Amino acid sequence: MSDSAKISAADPSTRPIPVLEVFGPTIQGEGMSIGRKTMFVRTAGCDYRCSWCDSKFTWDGSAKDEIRMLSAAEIVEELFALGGNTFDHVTISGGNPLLLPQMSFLVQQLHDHGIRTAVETQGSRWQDWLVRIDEVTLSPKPPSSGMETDFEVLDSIVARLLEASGRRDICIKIVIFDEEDLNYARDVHKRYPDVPFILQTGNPQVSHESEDHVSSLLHRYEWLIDRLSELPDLKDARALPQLHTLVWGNKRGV
Ligand code: MET
Repeated sequence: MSDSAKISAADPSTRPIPVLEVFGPTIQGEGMSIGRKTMFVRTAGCDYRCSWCDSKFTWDGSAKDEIRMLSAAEIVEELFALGGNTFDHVTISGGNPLLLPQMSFLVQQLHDHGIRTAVETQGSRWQDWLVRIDEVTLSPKPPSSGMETDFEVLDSIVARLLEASGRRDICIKIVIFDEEDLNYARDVHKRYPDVPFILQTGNPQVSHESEDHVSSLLHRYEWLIDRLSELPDLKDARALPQLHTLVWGNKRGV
């Protein structure tokens, strides 16, 4: 092996990316860019196992045969094959895309094409490429998920994003199923009062759905609005439904 080949083999930016889905154009169904036209890249693998995860196939082994190891250039090619000249925004989700240092190369290539980038992550891992993302959603998981937040890690991620130079939007988004989740969310907002804050309706039916799925989600959203209205410590928060579940239910690839 030549020296340059050795160097490139050790260079994380050339490592292939485990991809489960590339789809769009569609809309971002949740968070600060809700309604925004975007393409999605969904990576495989997660350090969490949320009880109500709507993308369990990214970590439970059920879609392991669908995982494709793609270079950044191949992902970009696929995005343009699907979206042509109809998009200028790509959302990277998972799984937890922050497990992958080699995403830096994809982020760079997207920016070289004039594409705006967004990332969805629970905020449990850091990668340096995160500061180059235009819209960062940190989504720490409340008690109903069965996960525990490492606040030391989250503190350092928030601090690094706020201190980094350059323009980016960041928000914290917390899925709310019950009062315990709401208490967790209030503590998180108190901890990071300067970060735009979103409460999101929980979706209890992620594998199947009953006929009244939409009305049950809307009832949960109404409850969330009612509770938000009453809380003096959440004056500047937003309450949002997951728009895509209202339109498409739990369908994949939309
Ligand atoms: N793991 C990331 C998050 O928690 C993205 C997808 S969750 C289905 O936001």
